[in-house]
Amino acid sequence: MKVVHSPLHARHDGGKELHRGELVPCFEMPVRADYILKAVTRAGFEVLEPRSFPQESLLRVHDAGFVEFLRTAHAEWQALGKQGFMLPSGFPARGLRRDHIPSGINGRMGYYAFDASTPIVEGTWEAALAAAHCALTAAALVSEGEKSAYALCRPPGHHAGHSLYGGYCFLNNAALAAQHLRDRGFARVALLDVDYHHGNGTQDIFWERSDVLFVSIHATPETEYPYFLGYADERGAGAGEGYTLNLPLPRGTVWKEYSAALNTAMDAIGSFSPDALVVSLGVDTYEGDPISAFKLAQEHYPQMGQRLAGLKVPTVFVQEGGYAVDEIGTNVAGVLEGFLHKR
Ligand code: SP5
Ligand code: ZN
Repeated sequence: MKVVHSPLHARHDGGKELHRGELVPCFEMPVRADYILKAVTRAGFEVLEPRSFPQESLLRVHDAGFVEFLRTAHAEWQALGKQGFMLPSGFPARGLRRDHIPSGINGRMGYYAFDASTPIVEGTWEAALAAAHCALTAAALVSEGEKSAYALCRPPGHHAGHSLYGGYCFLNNAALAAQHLRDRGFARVALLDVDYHHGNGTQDIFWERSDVLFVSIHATPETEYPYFLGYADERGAGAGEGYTLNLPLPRGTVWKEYSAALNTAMDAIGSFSPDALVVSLGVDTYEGDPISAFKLAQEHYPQMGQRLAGLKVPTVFVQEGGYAVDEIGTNVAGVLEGFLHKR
């Protein structure tokens, strides 16, 4: 399996996030990608740099004004004489206007963001664009006949919606991969999200579509981030009704229960009979994860990979979360090697 990775990910660094009332260094840090790269290289995977793609590929799933905001936000901030990372401090919640985008940078940042844990730094756009290109390249490889490919994306993407960023995510890498496959003639694409957190951005993007099935196994939003989406009664709307499936699980979930949810997810994907599969691969389901509360052990990741291979469709893996940095490489490589029946 080919791995697509860009060293430009490291440009997204130096920000802080609001965590338990304090600004702390981000859990989503550059060393995550470095450790994954080490593990997949050790496992013998070939690593490629991403190709480049026109801006229009981003606009297949994102709003133009939103993309322009991400591209220029930090430069605008600097032009005002400010330095360092940017975090929003006000949001258009109920009762406030959402039909007008403020011209000032602070208001515009709050308009497009949904949390205060996703800093924008000078290199954020460069890194997010490189991650999007990694996902698009992995999808292109599969559309050209590879059986599978892995996009080592950083920053991650599944919390980023049509015109929304947050949850350490800016551009929705997995959605871009799924859309690329659609545009290359794969009529039905299934997107399975196994990150600990609900992929609210991906659900938002494909909510009204029946050509992309979105299935997510995640921690219940009753107690877990992102709190305001990811409940079981969300099933899609319009043409997309019935093409979103959320399988929320409680904190403390162990492999036995997770595995049962995975069976449910696989059955739904099987009935959809997809031409291709995109996996939003977060490994923050790991028992050692510092911000999550599932109890999957290292040995379960190869089993997850093996199960996914059972669908027997061309598959693009896209990296999402995972914050236990010492084990992140082993867990990711475990899924990929399990998929290839090497473990
Ligand atoms: C891609 C991804 O995994 N994004 C996750 C973003 C989570 N951000 C905030 C999480 C708040 C978690 N609260 C921590 C409780 C620690 N015990
Ligand atoms: Zn996550």
